Amino acid sequence: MFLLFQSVTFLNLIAITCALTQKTNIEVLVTLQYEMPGYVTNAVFMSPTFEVARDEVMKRHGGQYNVSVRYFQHKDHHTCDDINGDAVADVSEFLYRHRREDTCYAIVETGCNDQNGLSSLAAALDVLVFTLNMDSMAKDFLTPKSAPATTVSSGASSISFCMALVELLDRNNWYHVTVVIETSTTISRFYQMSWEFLLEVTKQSGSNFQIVPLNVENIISTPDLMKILAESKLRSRVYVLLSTATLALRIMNLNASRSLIFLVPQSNSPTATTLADVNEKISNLTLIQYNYSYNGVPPLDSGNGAKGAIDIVEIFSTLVIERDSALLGSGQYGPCSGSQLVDRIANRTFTISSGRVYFTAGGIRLINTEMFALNTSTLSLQTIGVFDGTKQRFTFNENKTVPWPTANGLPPADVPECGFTGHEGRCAAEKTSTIITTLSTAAGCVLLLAGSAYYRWFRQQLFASANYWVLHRRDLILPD
Ligand SMILES: *[C@@H]1O[C@H](CO)[C@@H](O)[C@H](O)[C@H]1NC(C)=O
Ligand SMILES: *[C@@H]1O[C@H](CO)[C@@H](O)[C@H](O)[C@H]1NC(C)=O
Ligand SMILES: *[C@@H]1O[C@H](CO)[C@@H](O)[C@H](O)[C@H]1NC(C)=O
Ligand SMILES: *[C@@H]1O[C@H](CO)[C@@H](O)[C@H](O)[C@H]1NC(C)=O
Ligand SMILES: *[C@@H]1O[C@H](CO)[C@@H](O)[C@H](O)[C@H]1NC(C)=O
Ligand SMILES: *[C@@H]1O[C@H](CO)[C@@H](O)[C@H](O)[C@H]1NC(C)=O
Ligand SMILES: CC(=O)N[C@H]1CO[C@H](CO)[C@@H](O)[C@@H]1O
Repeated sequence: MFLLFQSVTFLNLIAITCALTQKTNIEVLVTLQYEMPGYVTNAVFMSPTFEVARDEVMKRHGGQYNVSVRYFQHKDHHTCDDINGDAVADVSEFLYRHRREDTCYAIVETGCNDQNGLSSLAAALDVLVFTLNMDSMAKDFLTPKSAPATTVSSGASSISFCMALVELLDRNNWYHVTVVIETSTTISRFYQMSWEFLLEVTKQSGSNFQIVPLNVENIISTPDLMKILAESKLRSRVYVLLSTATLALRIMNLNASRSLIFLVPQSNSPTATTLADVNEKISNLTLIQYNYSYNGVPPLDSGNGAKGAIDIVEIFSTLVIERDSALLGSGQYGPCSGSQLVDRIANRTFTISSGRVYFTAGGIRLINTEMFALNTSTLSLQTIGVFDGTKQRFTFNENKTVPWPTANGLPPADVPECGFTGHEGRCAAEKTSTIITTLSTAAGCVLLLAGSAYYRWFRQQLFASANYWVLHRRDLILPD
Protein backbone atom coordinates (compact mmCIF):
# COMPACT_ATOMS: atom_id res chain seq x y z
CA MET A 1 0.00 0.00 0.00
CA PHE A 2 2.62 2.44 1.10
CA LEU A 3 4.86 1.71 -1.83
CA LEU A 4 2.09 2.08 -4.31
CA PHE A 5 1.06 5.39 -2.79
CA GLN A 6 4.61 6.64 -2.97
CA SER A 7 5.14 5.75 -6.57
CA VAL A 8 1.87 7.37 -7.61
CA THR A 9 2.91 10.56 -5.87
CA PHE A 10 6.28 10.38 -7.52
CA LEU A 11 4.70 9.99 -10.95
CA ASN A 12 2.38 12.88 -10.29
CA LEU A 13 5.30 15.04 -9.42
CA ILE A 14 7.05 14.14 -12.62
CA ALA A 15 3.93 14.83 -14.62
CA ILE A 16 3.54 18.26 -13.07
CA THR A 17 7.19 19.09 -13.59
CA CYS A 18 6.96 18.07 -17.24
CA ALA A 19 3.85 20.10 -17.72
CA LEU A 20 5.59 23.20 -16.50
CA THR A 21 8.87 22.84 -18.30
CA GLN A 22 8.25 20.78 -21.38
CA LYS A 23 6.42 22.13 -24.38
CA THR A 24 3.96 20.10 -26.34
CA ASN A 25 5.53 18.25 -29.26
CA ILE A 26 4.38 19.24 -32.70
CA GLU A 27 4.09 16.51 -35.31
CA VAL A 28 2.90 16.81 -38.90
CA LEU A 29 1.60 13.61 -40.52
CA VAL A 30 1.88 13.95 -44.28
CA THR A 31 -0.41 11.73 -46.39
CA LEU A 32 0.28 13.43 -49.70
CA GLN A 33 1.03 11.49 -52.84
CA TYR A 34 4.70 10.76 -53.36
CA GLU A 35 4.60 11.34 -57.06
CA MET A 36 1.72 11.75 -59.44
CA PRO A 37 2.10 13.41 -62.82
CA GLY A 38 0.88 16.97 -62.82
CA TYR A 39 0.53 17.28 -59.06
CA VAL A 40 2.30 20.20 -57.45
CA THR A 41 1.84 18.65 -54.02
CA ASN A 42 4.31 15.88 -54.81
CA ALA A 43 7.08 14.91 -52.42
CA VAL A 44 9.63 16.81 -54.49
CA PHE A 45 7.86 20.15 -53.95
CA MET A 46 6.50 19.62 -50.48
CA SER A 47 8.85 17.41 -48.46
CA PRO A 48 12.01 19.55 -48.48
CA THR A 49 9.85 22.52 -47.54
CA PHE A 50 8.24 20.68 -44.65
CA GLU A 51 11.71 19.94 -43.36
CA VAL A 52 13.02 23.47 -43.74
CA ALA A 53 9.82 24.83 -42.14
CA ARG A 54 10.24 22.41 -39.24
CA ASP A 55 13.81 23.64 -38.64
CA GLU A 56 12.76 27.28 -38.92
CA VAL A 57 10.01 26.91 -36.32
CA MET A 58 12.33 25.09 -33.93
CA LYS A 59 14.97 27.76 -34.40
CA ARG A 60 12.49 30.58 -33.89
CA HIS A 61 11.44 29.16 -30.53
CA GLY A 62 14.95 28.59 -29.30
CA GLY A 63 14.71 24.82 -29.60
CA GLN A 64 11.96 24.71 -26.97
CA TYR A 65 9.58 23.00 -29.33
CA ASN A 66 10.10 19.58 -30.80
CA VAL A 67 8.65 19.78 -34.31
CA SER A 68 8.68 16.70 -36.50
CA VAL A 69 7.32 15.59 -39.85
CA ARG A 70 6.31 12.01 -40.59
CA TYR A 71 5.49 10.83 -44.10
CA PHE A 72 2.87 8.30 -45.12
CA GLN A 73 3.70 8.34 -48.79
CA HIS A 74 4.09 5.38 -51.11
CA LYS A 75 6.18 5.54 -54.23
CA ASP A 76 3.84 3.12 -55.99
CA HIS A 77 0.74 5.28 -55.63
CA HIS A 78 -0.48 6.30 -59.03
CA THR A 79 -4.09 7.28 -58.44
CA CYS A 80 -6.09 9.13 -55.86
CA ASP A 81 -7.82 5.87 -54.94
CA ASP A 82 -4.46 4.30 -54.05
CA ILE A 83 -3.69 7.22 -51.76
CA ASN A 84 -7.06 7.49 -50.10
CA GLY A 85 -7.24 3.82 -49.14
CA ASP A 86 -3.75 3.64 -47.67
CA ALA A 87 -3.87 7.00 -45.92
CA VAL A 88 -6.79 5.97 -43.73
CA ALA A 89 -5.19 2.64 -42.83
CA ASP A 90 -1.72 4.10 -42.22
CA VAL A 91 -2.84 7.02 -40.11
CA SER A 92 -5.26 5.03 -37.97
CA GLU A 93 -2.64 2.41 -37.31
CA PHE A 94 0.00 4.98 -36.45
CA LEU A 95 -2.22 6.90 -34.07
CA TYR A 96 -3.51 3.70 -32.48
CA ARG A 97 -0.01 2.43 -31.76
CA HIS A 98 2.06 5.55 -31.29
CA ARG A 99 -0.15 8.44 -30.28
CA ARG A 100 1.44 10.40 -27.44
CA GLU A 101 -0.25 12.52 -24.85
CA ASP A 102 2.47 15.14 -25.03
CA THR A 103 2.12 15.66 -28.78
CA CYS A 104 -0.26 17.61 -30.98
CA TYR A 105 -0.73 16.04 -34.42
CA ALA A 106 -1.91 17.57 -37.68
CA ILE A 107 -2.63 15.48 -40.76
CA VAL A 108 -1.96 16.96 -44.20
CA GLU A 109 -4.39 15.57 -46.76
CA THR A 110 -3.94 15.48 -50.52
CA GLY A 111 -5.69 17.50 -53.15
CA CYS A 112 -7.34 14.27 -54.29
CA ASN A 113 -11.10 14.28 -54.36
CA ASP A 114 -13.04 12.53 -51.69
CA GLN A 115 -10.77 12.58 -48.72
CA ASN A 116 -13.81 12.45 -46.49
CA GLY A 117 -12.74 9.03 -45.21
CA LEU A 118 -9.59 10.45 -43.67
CA SER A 119 -11.39 13.54 -42.42
CA SER A 120 -14.04 11.41 -40.70
CA LEU A 121 -11.38 9.27 -39.10
CA ALA A 122 -9.56 12.36 -37.87
CA ALA A 123 -12.79 13.81 -36.49
CA ALA A 124 -13.43 10.59 -34.58
CA LEU A 125 -9.87 10.67 -33.20
CA ASP A 126 -10.04 14.43 -32.58
CA VAL A 127 -6.98 15.19 -34.71
CA LEU A 128 -6.55 18.35 -36.78
CA VAL A 129 -6.50 17.98 -40.59
CA PHE A 130 -5.26 20.46 -43.17
CA THR A 131 -6.82 19.46 -46.45
CA LEU A 132 -5.51 20.70 -49.76
CA ASN A 133 -8.83 19.90 -51.37
CA MET A 134 -11.79 21.27 -49.58
CA ASP A 135 -13.85 21.45 -52.71
CA SER A 136 -15.60 18.16 -52.18
CA MET A 137 -16.66 19.40 -48.77
CA ALA A 138 -17.19 23.01 -49.65
CA LYS A 139 -20.87 23.23 -49.03
CA ASP A 140 -20.34 22.03 -45.52
CA PHE A 141 -17.59 24.51 -45.01
CA LEU A 142 -19.80 27.34 -46.14
CA THR A 143 -22.06 26.54 -43.23
CA PRO A 144 -19.77 26.69 -40.24
CA LYS A 145 -19.76 23.70 -37.94
CA SER A 146 -21.32 21.29 -40.40
CA ALA A 147 -17.99 20.27 -41.93
CA PRO A 148 -15.90 17.36 -40.59
CA ALA A 149 -15.23 18.72 -37.12
CA THR A 150 -11.45 18.83 -37.22
CA THR A 151 -10.70 19.61 -40.89
CA VAL A 152 -9.71 22.99 -42.25
CA SER A 153 -8.89 23.87 -45.83
CA SER A 154 -5.52 25.40 -46.53
CA GLY A 155 -5.31 24.96 -50.27
CA ALA A 156 -6.43 27.36 -52.92
CA SER A 157 -10.08 26.67 -53.49
CA SER A 158 -12.67 27.90 -55.92
CA ILE A 159 -14.61 29.38 -52.99
CA SER A 160 -12.32 32.40 -53.08
CA PHE A 161 -13.00 32.86 -56.79
CA CYS A 162 -16.72 32.50 -56.29
CA MET A 163 -16.72 35.09 -53.52
CA ALA A 164 -14.71 37.51 -55.62
CA LEU A 165 -16.96 36.90 -58.59
CA VAL A 166 -20.18 37.40 -56.67
CA GLU A 167 -18.88 40.62 -55.17
CA LEU A 168 -17.99 41.85 -58.62
CA LEU A 169 -21.41 40.99 -60.01
CA ASP A 170 -23.14 42.58 -57.05
CA ARG A 171 -21.06 45.73 -57.24
CA ASN A 172 -22.00 46.24 -60.88
CA ASN A 173 -25.61 45.26 -60.26
CA TRP A 174 -25.32 42.40 -62.69
CA TYR A 175 -27.95 39.97 -61.55
CA HIS A 176 -28.84 38.22 -64.82
CA VAL A 177 -25.96 35.86 -65.34
CA THR A 178 -25.32 32.91 -67.61
CA VAL A 179 -22.75 30.45 -66.40
CA VAL A 180 -21.16 28.32 -69.11
CA ILE A 181 -20.07 25.02 -67.60
CA GLU A 182 -17.92 22.86 -69.78
CA THR A 183 -18.81 19.19 -69.55
CA SER A 184 -17.06 16.08 -70.80
CA THR A 185 -13.52 17.21 -70.15
CA THR A 186 -11.31 15.48 -67.63
CA ILE A 187 -11.78 18.38 -65.25
CA SER A 188 -15.51 18.91 -65.77
CA ARG A 189 -16.20 17.57 -62.30
CA PHE A 190 -14.26 20.53 -61.02
CA TYR A 191 -16.31 22.97 -63.09
CA GLN A 192 -19.49 21.33 -61.87
CA MET A 193 -18.35 21.84 -58.27
CA SER A 194 -17.40 25.43 -58.92
CA TRP A 195 -20.90 25.96 -60.26
CA GLU A 196 -22.39 24.53 -57.09
CA PHE A 197 -20.30 26.85 -54.91
CA LEU A 198 -21.22 29.77 -57.07
CA LEU A 199 -24.89 29.02 -56.51
CA GLU A 200 -24.28 28.65 -52.80
CA VAL A 201 -22.38 31.93 -52.55
CA THR A 202 -25.01 33.82 -54.56
CA LYS A 203 -27.69 32.46 -52.22
CA GLN A 204 -25.77 33.68 -49.20
CA SER A 205 -25.14 37.09 -50.74
CA GLY A 206 -28.69 38.21 -50.08
CA SER A 207 -29.04 39.65 -53.60
CA ASN A 208 -31.58 38.41 -56.07
CA PHE A 209 -29.47 36.68 -58.70
CA GLN A 210 -31.05 35.06 -61.70
CA ILE A 211 -28.26 32.79 -62.60
CA VAL A 212 -28.68 30.15 -65.28
CA PRO A 213 -26.29 27.29 -66.02
CA LEU A 214 -25.48 26.41 -69.60
CA ASN A 215 -23.88 23.01 -69.91
CA VAL A 216 -21.67 22.88 -72.97
CA GLU A 217 -19.84 19.84 -74.24
CA ASN A 218 -16.34 20.59 -75.34
CA ILE A 219 -17.05 18.93 -78.70
CA ILE A 220 -20.06 21.12 -79.45
CA SER A 221 -20.21 22.31 -83.06
CA THR A 222 -19.77 26.00 -83.74
CA PRO A 223 -23.32 26.50 -85.11
CA ASP A 224 -24.75 24.83 -81.99
CA LEU A 225 -22.55 26.94 -79.76
CA MET A 226 -23.70 30.10 -81.52
CA LYS A 227 -27.28 28.99 -81.19
CA ILE A 228 -27.22 28.45 -77.45
CA LEU A 229 -25.27 31.63 -76.85
CA ALA A 230 -27.78 33.57 -78.91
CA GLU A 231 -30.59 32.08 -76.84
CA SER A 232 -28.82 32.96 -73.63
CA LYS A 233 -28.62 36.57 -74.78
CA LEU A 234 -32.35 36.73 -74.27
CA ARG A 235 -31.69 36.26 -70.57
CA SER A 236 -28.42 37.95 -69.77
CA ARG A 237 -25.49 40.01 -70.94
CA VAL A 238 -23.05 38.69 -68.43
CA TYR A 239 -21.33 35.38 -68.89
CA VAL A 240 -19.22 33.44 -66.52
CA LEU A 241 -17.07 30.81 -68.16
CA LEU A 242 -16.25 27.72 -66.17
CA SER A 243 -14.34 26.22 -69.01
CA THR A 244 -11.00 25.31 -70.40
CA ALA A 245 -9.05 27.91 -72.33
CA THR A 246 -9.92 26.09 -75.53
CA LEU A 247 -13.65 26.53 -75.13
CA ALA A 248 -13.22 30.06 -73.76
CA LEU A 249 -11.32 30.95 -76.91
CA ARG A 250 -13.96 29.42 -79.15
CA ILE A 251 -16.61 31.52 -77.45
CA MET A 252 -14.54 34.68 -77.59
CA ASN A 253 -13.80 34.15 -81.24
CA LEU A 254 -17.46 34.08 -82.13
CA ASN A 255 -18.02 37.79 -81.65
CA ALA A 256 -15.45 40.52 -81.49
CA SER A 257 -16.89 43.28 -79.40
CA ARG A 258 -16.84 42.45 -75.77
CA SER A 259 -15.01 42.93 -72.55
CA LEU A 260 -13.14 40.21 -70.88
CA ILE A 261 -12.32 40.10 -67.23
CA PHE A 262 -10.02 37.52 -65.78
CA LEU A 263 -10.22 36.49 -62.20
CA VAL A 264 -7.10 34.63 -61.19
CA PRO A 265 -5.42 33.77 -57.93
CA GLN A 266 -3.06 36.56 -57.02
CA SER A 267 0.52 35.57 -57.47
CA ASN A 268 2.17 35.10 -54.11
CA SER A 269 3.59 38.19 -52.58
CA PRO A 270 7.18 37.63 -53.62
CA THR A 271 9.36 36.03 -51.00
CA ALA A 272 12.56 36.29 -53.04
CA THR A 273 13.98 38.94 -50.73
CA THR A 274 11.88 38.58 -47.57
CA LEU A 275 12.61 34.86 -47.25
CA ALA A 276 15.76 34.59 -49.34
CA ASP A 277 17.52 32.34 -46.85
CA VAL A 278 14.56 29.96 -46.49
CA ASN A 279 14.16 29.78 -50.26
CA GLU A 280 17.82 28.94 -50.66
CA LYS A 281 17.61 26.21 -48.06
CA ILE A 282 14.61 24.66 -49.78
CA SER A 283 16.32 24.82 -53.19
CA ASN A 284 19.45 23.22 -51.80
CA LEU A 285 17.59 20.46 -50.02
CA THR A 286 15.42 19.71 -53.05
CA LEU A 287 18.49 19.32 -55.20
CA ILE A 288 20.11 17.02 -52.67
CA GLN A 289 17.03 14.90 -51.96
CA TYR A 290 15.38 14.78 -55.38
CA ASN A 291 17.96 16.08 -57.82
CA TYR A 292 15.42 18.71 -58.83
CA SER A 293 16.59 22.23 -59.57
CA TYR A 294 14.38 25.31 -59.22
CA ASN A 295 16.82 27.04 -61.58
CA GLY A 296 17.01 30.16 -59.49
CA VAL A 297 13.24 30.56 -59.01
CA PRO A 298 12.50 30.97 -55.30
CA PRO A 299 10.59 27.78 -54.38
CA LEU A 300 8.04 29.70 -52.32
CA ASP A 301 7.21 31.88 -55.34
CA SER A 302 7.24 29.04 -57.82
CA GLY A 303 3.52 28.27 -57.74
CA ASN A 304 4.37 24.74 -56.65
CA GLY A 305 3.43 23.19 -53.35
CA ALA A 306 6.27 24.70 -51.31
CA LYS A 307 4.37 27.68 -50.00
CA GLY A 308 1.47 25.49 -48.93
CA ALA A 309 3.82 23.34 -46.89
CA ILE A 310 5.53 26.16 -45.04
CA ASP A 311 2.21 27.86 -44.30
CA ILE A 312 0.75 24.69 -42.79
CA VAL A 313 3.72 24.11 -40.49
CA GLU A 314 3.72 27.72 -39.30
CA ILE A 315 -0.02 27.93 -38.72
CA PHE A 316 -0.13 24.60 -36.92
CA SER A 317 2.82 25.53 -34.70
CA THR A 318 1.20 28.86 -33.88
CA LEU A 319 -1.91 27.02 -32.71
CA VAL A 320 0.00 24.60 -30.51
CA ILE A 321 2.13 27.33 -28.97
CA GLU A 322 -0.97 29.39 -28.20
CA ARG A 323 -2.59 26.35 -26.67
CA ASP A 324 0.44 25.81 -24.47
CA SER A 325 0.39 29.34 -23.12
CA ALA A 326 -3.36 29.13 -22.53
CA LEU A 327 -2.88 25.88 -20.63
CA LEU A 328 0.10 27.06 -18.65
CA GLY A 329 -2.12 29.03 -16.29
CA SER A 330 -4.83 26.43 -15.97
CA GLY A 331 -2.53 23.44 -15.49
CA GLN A 332 -5.14 21.28 -17.19
CA TYR A 333 -2.99 19.33 -19.56
CA GLY A 334 -4.67 16.56 -21.48
CA PRO A 335 -4.53 15.06 -24.94
CA CYS A 336 -4.27 17.65 -27.66
CA SER A 337 -7.72 18.20 -29.10
CA GLY A 338 -8.01 18.81 -32.84
CA SER A 339 -11.42 20.44 -32.50
CA GLN A 340 -10.04 22.92 -29.96
CA LEU A 341 -7.25 23.80 -32.39
CA VAL A 342 -9.85 24.30 -35.14
CA ASP A 343 -11.70 26.75 -32.91
CA ARG A 344 -8.55 28.87 -32.86
CA ILE A 345 -8.47 29.00 -36.67
CA ALA A 346 -12.05 30.05 -37.37
CA ASN A 347 -12.62 33.57 -38.69
CA ARG A 348 -9.10 34.68 -38.14
CA THR A 349 -6.16 36.24 -39.94
CA PHE A 350 -2.72 34.80 -39.27
CA THR A 351 0.39 36.79 -39.98
CA ILE A 352 3.05 34.30 -40.92
CA SER A 353 6.41 34.67 -42.59
CA SER A 354 5.01 34.45 -46.13
CA GLY A 355 2.23 36.97 -45.53
CA ARG A 356 -1.30 37.20 -44.17
CA VAL A 357 -3.66 34.26 -44.28
CA TYR A 358 -7.36 34.39 -43.51
CA PHE A 359 -9.63 31.46 -42.59
CA THR A 360 -13.42 31.79 -42.69
CA ALA A 361 -15.60 30.86 -39.75
CA GLY A 362 -16.05 27.49 -41.46
CA GLY A 363 -12.29 26.94 -41.73
CA ILE A 364 -11.65 27.75 -45.39
CA ARG A 365 -8.51 29.63 -46.24
CA LEU A 366 -9.42 32.44 -48.62
CA ILE A 367 -6.84 33.41 -51.16
CA ASN A 368 -6.51 36.77 -52.80
CA THR A 369 -7.93 36.98 -56.28
CA GLU A 370 -6.67 39.39 -58.88
CA MET A 371 -8.87 40.90 -61.54
CA PHE A 372 -7.35 41.56 -64.95
CA ALA A 373 -8.74 43.30 -67.98
CA LEU A 374 -7.29 44.12 -71.34
CA ASN A 375 -6.19 47.71 -71.78
CA THR A 376 -7.18 48.37 -75.37
CA SER A 377 -4.74 51.24 -75.87
CA THR A 378 -1.63 49.55 -74.54
CA LEU A 379 -2.87 46.08 -75.53
CA SER A 380 -1.69 44.66 -72.26
CA LEU A 381 -3.47 42.86 -69.50
CA GLN A 382 -3.65 45.15 -66.52
CA THR A 383 -4.65 44.57 -62.93
CA ILE A 384 -7.89 46.36 -62.22
CA GLY A 385 -8.37 45.28 -58.66
CA VAL A 386 -7.68 42.70 -56.02
CA PHE A 387 -10.14 40.76 -53.94
CA ASP A 388 -8.53 40.66 -50.54
CA GLY A 389 -9.24 37.35 -48.82
CA THR A 390 -8.60 38.79 -45.37
CA LYS A 391 -11.17 41.55 -45.86
CA GLN A 392 -13.39 39.77 -48.37
CA ARG A 393 -13.60 42.93 -50.39
CA PHE A 394 -12.31 44.23 -53.69
CA THR A 395 -9.85 47.06 -53.78
CA PHE A 396 -9.89 48.68 -57.19
CA ASN A 397 -7.05 50.49 -58.83
CA GLU A 398 -8.29 54.05 -59.19
CA ASN A 399 -6.44 54.70 -62.44
CA LYS A 400 -7.25 51.52 -64.31
CA THR A 401 -10.59 50.35 -65.49
CA VAL A 402 -12.15 48.01 -67.95
CA PRO A 403 -12.44 49.73 -71.33
CA TRP A 404 -16.18 49.18 -71.58
CA PRO A 405 -17.42 48.98 -75.16
CA THR A 406 -20.55 50.92 -74.29
CA ALA A 407 -21.56 54.26 -75.76
CA ASN A 408 -21.16 56.02 -72.40
CA GLY A 409 -18.04 54.11 -71.35
CA LEU A 410 -19.78 52.85 -68.22
CA PRO A 411 -20.24 49.24 -67.23
CA PRO A 412 -23.13 47.80 -69.19
CA ALA A 413 -26.49 47.63 -67.48
CA ASP A 414 -27.76 44.36 -66.13
CA VAL A 415 -30.80 44.62 -68.36
CA PRO A 416 -30.33 46.67 -71.55
CA GLU A 417 -32.42 49.80 -71.86
CA CYS A 418 -34.73 48.19 -74.41
CA GLY A 419 -34.82 44.83 -72.72
CA PHE A 420 -32.90 41.74 -73.70
CA THR A 421 -34.66 41.54 -77.05
CA GLY A 422 -34.68 45.30 -77.78
CA HIS A 423 -33.27 46.19 -81.16
CA GLU A 424 -34.37 49.79 -81.44
CA GLY A 425 -33.53 53.33 -80.43
CA ARG A 426 -30.36 54.01 -78.53
CA CYS A 427 -29.99 50.35 -77.74
CA ALA A 428 -29.48 49.46 -81.36
CA ALA A 429 -26.74 52.05 -81.69
CA GLU A 430 -24.77 50.70 -78.79
CA LYS A 431 -22.57 47.83 -79.45
CA THR A 432 -23.81 44.72 -77.80
CA SER A 433 -21.54 44.30 -74.90
CA THR A 434 -20.99 40.91 -73.54
CA ILE A 435 -18.91 40.74 -70.49
CA ILE A 436 -17.21 37.48 -70.20
CA THR A 437 -15.86 36.84 -66.82
CA THR A 438 -13.53 33.97 -66.96
CA LEU A 439 -13.22 32.11 -63.78
CA SER A 440 -9.92 30.62 -64.57
CA THR A 441 -9.34 28.44 -61.60
CA ALA A 442 -7.19 25.43 -61.24
CA ALA A 443 -8.15 21.95 -62.16
CA GLY A 444 -9.54 19.70 -59.46
CA CYS A 445 -6.94 17.92 -57.50
CA VAL A 446 -4.31 18.63 -60.06
CA LEU A 447 -3.78 22.31 -59.57
CA LEU A 448 -5.29 23.49 -56.35
CA LEU A 449 -2.02 24.97 -55.27
CA ALA A 450 -0.87 26.00 -58.67
CA GLY A 451 -2.84 29.14 -59.14
CA SER A 452 -0.13 31.25 -60.68
CA ALA A 453 1.38 28.39 -62.63
CA TYR A 454 -2.02 27.62 -64.06
CA TYR A 455 -2.57 31.22 -64.97
CA ARG A 456 0.74 31.33 -66.81
CA TRP A 457 -0.33 28.23 -68.67
CA PHE A 458 -3.75 29.68 -69.42
CA ARG A 459 -2.22 32.87 -70.69
CA GLN A 460 0.09 30.93 -72.93
CA GLN A 461 -2.84 28.97 -74.33
CA LEU A 462 -4.75 32.15 -74.83
CA PHE A 463 -2.05 34.05 -76.57
CA ALA A 464 -0.53 31.15 -78.42
CA SER A 465 -3.79 30.62 -80.21
CA ALA A 466 -3.34 31.51 -83.85
CA ASN A 467 -6.68 33.26 -83.95
CA TYR A 468 -6.40 35.12 -80.72
CA TRP A 469 -9.49 37.18 -80.23
CA VAL A 470 -9.31 40.28 -82.43
CA LEU A 471 -5.80 41.21 -81.50
CA HIS A 472 -2.56 40.21 -82.99
CA ARG A 473 -0.52 38.29 -80.52
CA ARG A 474 2.75 40.07 -81.32
CA ASP A 475 1.04 43.28 -80.13
CA LEU A 476 0.41 41.97 -76.71
CA ILE A 477 2.58 42.98 -73.84
CA LEU A 478 2.02 40.80 -70.86
CA PRO A 479 2.72 41.68 -67.26
CA ASP A 480 5.23 39.49 -65.55
C1 LIG B 1 10.23 14.65 -30.50
O1 LIG B 1 9.23 14.13 -31.38
C2 LIG B 1 9.53 12.87 -31.91
C3 LIG B 1 8.44 12.49 -32.83
O2 LIG B 1 7.20 12.47 -32.21
C4 LIG B 1 9.70 11.85 -30.80
O3 LIG B 1 10.09 10.62 -31.36
C5 LIG B 1 10.74 12.32 -29.81
O4 LIG B 1 10.80 11.43 -28.73
C6 LIG B 1 10.42 13.72 -29.32
N1 LIG B 1 11.47 14.20 -28.47
C7 LIG B 1 11.25 14.58 -27.22
C8 LIG B 1 12.43 15.09 -26.48
O5 LIG B 1 10.14 14.55 -26.71
C1 LIG C 1 23.12 26.28 -50.71
O1 LIG C 1 24.09 25.59 -51.45
C2 LIG C 1 25.15 26.44 -51.88
C3 LIG C 1 26.04 25.63 -52.81
O2 LIG C 1 26.29 24.36 -52.31
C4 LIG C 1 25.92 26.94 -50.64
O3 LIG C 1 26.96 27.79 -51.03
C5 LIG C 1 24.92 27.72 -49.79
O4 LIG C 1 25.55 28.15 -48.57
C6 LIG C 1 23.73 26.90 -49.44
N1 LIG C 1 22.77 27.76 -48.81
C7 LIG C 1 22.10 27.46 -47.69
C8 LIG C 1 21.18 28.49 -47.14
O5 LIG C 1 22.21 26.38 -47.14
C1 LIG D 1 20.44 14.87 -61.79
O1 LIG D 1 19.79 15.62 -62.80
C2 LIG D 1 20.65 15.97 -63.87
C3 LIG D 1 19.94 16.91 -64.82
O2 LIG D 1 18.56 16.84 -64.67
C4 LIG D 1 21.12 14.71 -64.56
O3 LIG D 1 21.98 15.03 -65.63
C5 LIG D 1 21.84 13.83 -63.56
O4 LIG D 1 22.20 12.61 -64.14
C6 LIG D 1 20.97 13.57 -62.35
N1 LIG D 1 21.75 12.89 -61.33
C7 LIG D 1 21.33 11.80 -60.74
C8 LIG D 1 22.24 11.25 -59.69
O5 LIG D 1 20.27 11.25 -61.01
C1 LIG E 1 -15.55 37.31 -37.53
O1 LIG E 1 -14.84 38.19 -36.68
C2 LIG E 1 -15.27 39.54 -36.76
C3 LIG E 1 -14.42 40.38 -35.84
O2 LIG E 1 -13.10 39.98 -35.85
C4 LIG E 1 -16.74 39.65 -36.37
O3 LIG E 1 -17.16 40.97 -36.52
C5 LIG E 1 -17.56 38.72 -37.27
O4 LIG E 1 -18.90 38.75 -36.85
C6 LIG E 1 -17.03 37.32 -37.22
N1 LIG E 1 -17.74 36.50 -38.20
C7 LIG E 1 -18.21 35.30 -37.95
C8 LIG E 1 -18.93 34.62 -39.06
O5 LIG E 1 -18.04 34.75 -36.89
C1 LIG F 1 -3.45 57.50 -59.99
O1 LIG F 1 -3.00 58.62 -60.74
C2 LIG F 1 -2.70 59.76 -59.93
C3 LIG F 1 -2.37 60.92 -60.84
O2 LIG F 1 -1.67 60.50 -61.98
C4 LIG F 1 -1.53 59.39 -59.01
O3 LIG F 1 -1.22 60.50 -58.18
C5 LIG F 1 -1.93 58.20 -58.15
O4 LIG F 1 -0.84 57.77 -57.36
C6 LIG F 1 -2.38 57.03 -59.02
N1 LIG F 1 -2.90 55.98 -58.19
C7 LIG F 1 -2.49 54.71 -58.29
C8 LIG F 1 -3.14 53.74 -57.37
O5 LIG F 1 -1.64 54.34 -59.09
C1 LIG G 1 -4.45 51.99 -70.33
O1 LIG G 1 -3.10 52.25 -70.03
C2 LIG G 1 -2.74 53.60 -70.18
C3 LIG G 1 -1.24 53.71 -69.98
O2 LIG G 1 -0.88 53.09 -68.77
C4 LIG G 1 -3.53 54.46 -69.21
O3 LIG G 1 -3.21 55.80 -69.38
C5 LIG G 1 -5.02 54.24 -69.44
O4 LIG G 1 -5.76 54.94 -68.47
C6 LIG G 1 -5.36 52.78 -69.38
N1 LIG G 1 -6.76 52.58 -69.74
C7 LIG G 1 -7.66 52.08 -68.90
C8 LIG G 1 -9.05 51.96 -69.42
O5 LIG G 1 -7.39 51.73 -67.77
C1 LIG H 1 -23.09 33.96 -80.58
C2 LIG H 1 -23.39 35.28 -81.14
O1 LIG H 1 -23.82 36.16 -80.43
N1 LIG H 1 -23.17 35.43 -82.42
C3 LIG H 1 -23.44 36.67 -83.12
C4 LIG H 1 -22.11 37.29 -83.56
O2 LIG H 1 -22.32 38.39 -84.39
C5 LIG H 1 -23.05 38.09 -85.57
C6 LIG H 1 -23.09 39.33 -86.42
O3 LIG H 1 -23.03 40.48 -85.66
C7 LIG H 1 -24.44 37.60 -85.18
O4 LIG H 1 -25.17 37.26 -86.35
C8 LIG H 1 -24.31 36.38 -84.31
O5 LIG H 1 -25.57 35.95 -83.85
